[in-house]
Amino acid sequence: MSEDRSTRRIRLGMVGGGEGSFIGAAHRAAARLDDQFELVAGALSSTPGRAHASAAGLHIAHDRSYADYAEMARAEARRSDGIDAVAIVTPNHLHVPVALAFAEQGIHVICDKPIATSLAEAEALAQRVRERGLLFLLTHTYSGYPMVRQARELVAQGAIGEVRIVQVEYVQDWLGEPIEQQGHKQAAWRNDPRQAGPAGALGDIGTHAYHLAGYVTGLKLHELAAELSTFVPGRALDDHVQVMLRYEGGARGLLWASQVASGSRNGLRLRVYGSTGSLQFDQERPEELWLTRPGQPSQCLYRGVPSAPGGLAQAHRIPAGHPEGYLEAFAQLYRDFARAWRGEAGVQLPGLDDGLDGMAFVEAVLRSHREGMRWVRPAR
Ligand code: SOE
Repeated sequence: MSEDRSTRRIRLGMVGGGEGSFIGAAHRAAARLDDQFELVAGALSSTPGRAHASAAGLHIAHDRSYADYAEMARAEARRSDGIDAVAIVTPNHLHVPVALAFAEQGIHVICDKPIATSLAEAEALAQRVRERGLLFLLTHTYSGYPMVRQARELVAQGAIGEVRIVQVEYVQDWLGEPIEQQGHKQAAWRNDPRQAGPAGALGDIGTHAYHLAGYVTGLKLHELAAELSTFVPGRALDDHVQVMLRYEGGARGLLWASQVASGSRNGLRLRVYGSTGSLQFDQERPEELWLTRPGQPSQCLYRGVPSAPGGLAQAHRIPAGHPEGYLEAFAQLYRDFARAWRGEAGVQLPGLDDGLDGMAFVEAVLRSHREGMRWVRPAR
């Protein structure tokens, strides 16, 4: 690392995420929150007019608004003030091609999940990124919550004993109607196998649930048995997922993910039961982590309360009682990326291995479903 990276913000580019994109706006807010990044270039849409209009709305200079991501990668690499990292917020089928285009130019990658549409293409990407020695952040947002990190620390410390049972769910209801057939852009690509890949809810939110369970417990999956369902007529991909999990070491788990669970918003919940206690986390109440030991009253651990066990329940930005939420969790991932980019050792990012594990999970679920819910071992 030649330059002194402590003296400036990280120059960020973005591919996808143009006007109307929820996740693009979330990434931009997360990148801005801690003053570590400046958004200076974009290929914000595959439609040139929309790309340039979106860039103008974000005050990106016209000569750094691109209609083509490959040209953006080449042009930015040629600039002395070119981008240091690119955020990829496109539909799934473009994650790998776009990441490869920028990795070839030596540009670090921040990519929305899932990493790819197949394990094979994810493996090819991982090899190239590693060969180039680049940073890769896979934005599994929910591992950015302080109380999720607190839960991970408590399990690692043995605070609930040996983990026996893992219950994880991610339930929404926004796809309860066939809105993809009524022109809803965000729903349309998520239900188009050419853009989403072979997994619908499974890839979109099932991978979040799977990552959260593994991140907190540290458990490795041994095998699974799964069923995919599609409740909305005419829909091309799954909108409901049910998976039985057997972990190495004997722990058992259940994962369900649904985008047709009427009345649900972003119901990501994790319950971990150990031999001497249990932990419960609800993403819609992210300031709290419930710790219960047999025969004792449940304790609610709050973010930012020093008395909470371990150090990770500390306020990351604002004092306890001023709620932090989804955007702060997202921002934590960007801030961790910035720490790694500035050369801090030991920074843990959800990255390539998490992406490969996620794709192995997706393909094992697809296979188990195809083969009548047979127990299937993931490829890794
Ligand atoms: C839609 O299901 C969605 O935006 C997902 O694509 C995100 O990954 C999740 O964090 C919120 O819901």
